[in-house]
Amino acid sequence: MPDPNTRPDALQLGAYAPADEAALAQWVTLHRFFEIEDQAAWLAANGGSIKAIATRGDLAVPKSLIDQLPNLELVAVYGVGFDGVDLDACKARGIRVSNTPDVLTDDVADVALGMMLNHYRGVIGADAWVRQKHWETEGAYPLKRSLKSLTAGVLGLGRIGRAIAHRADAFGQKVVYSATAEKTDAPKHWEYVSGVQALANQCDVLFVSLAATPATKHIVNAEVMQALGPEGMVVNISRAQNIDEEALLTALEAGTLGGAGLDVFEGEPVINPRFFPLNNVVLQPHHGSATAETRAGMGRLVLDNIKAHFDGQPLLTPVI
Ligand code: 8YV
Repeated sequence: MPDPNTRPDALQLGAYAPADEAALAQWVTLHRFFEIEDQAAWLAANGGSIKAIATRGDLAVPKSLIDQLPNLELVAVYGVGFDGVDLDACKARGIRVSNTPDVLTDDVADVALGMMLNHYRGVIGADAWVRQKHWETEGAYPLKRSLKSLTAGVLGLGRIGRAIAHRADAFGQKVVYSATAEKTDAPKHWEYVSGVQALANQCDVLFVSLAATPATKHIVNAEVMQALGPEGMVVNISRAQNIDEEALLTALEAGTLGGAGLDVFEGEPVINPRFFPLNNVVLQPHHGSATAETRAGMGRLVLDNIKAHFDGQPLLTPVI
């Protein structure tokens, strides 16, 4: 463990699970930037001492911040998504970037399937049916849909997309997917479809598991939702920007799209209040990876990447 006087200074952009933060604090001097009131003054006085940024997948690391850290060497992301990090600005300065892939894959996929299961079997609605005594007074809950009758469409067959597809497969669903190209190592009975519109034409549940890039902004648009139709559903465990949220709200309100399961929102955690009265959408607080086991794995990877970097070793899970 490094001497407290010589360990590197790290700028922490958001809270981590307490145990992860405590472990990290033994190896770097953590500055909780998100709690500093006058951040501009703090950066002007201390920016030169910062060697690493410890951030999260849901937070931004813009060029404007990187520019104020002349000795920055590493950006360690507590999350698999690194769309918040200005990679061009990092590349230009030789700053390295790490993320936390694999450890969170299964948990994120589980939340995606949980939202689908809820929508088509009415878990939340059926619970209310019992509590509000409609069962007693009105009888049986309305019939729902058999999961195995539905086709799962997976948009983006990366690690998380594959884990979703395997789960859908295990539920007896037909699996179709779209990606930049057909995946030769995917199970042969998963059907490749070129393009999101064609995928939506062929599936009932569209799982969005794409890394967010400028090219994927609003890739799930009004036409895609129209193709999914009143019995269809969109599940998003990736990034809000992959869906046209205004179009989604309009389709859900009109019932032209049957439902949605969302773990991510524009402007989260402050979300569009139009979502609240809708009972055809299940809302989750960006917690796909939020289990004790996975967050511990993510914390360990952030720490191991930071240790590797300052020991002069290659990063364990490099982005660049
Ligand atoms: C986390 C994420 O919620 O992995 C990602 O990209 O967005 C999530 O796993 C986040 O990074 C932790 O706050």
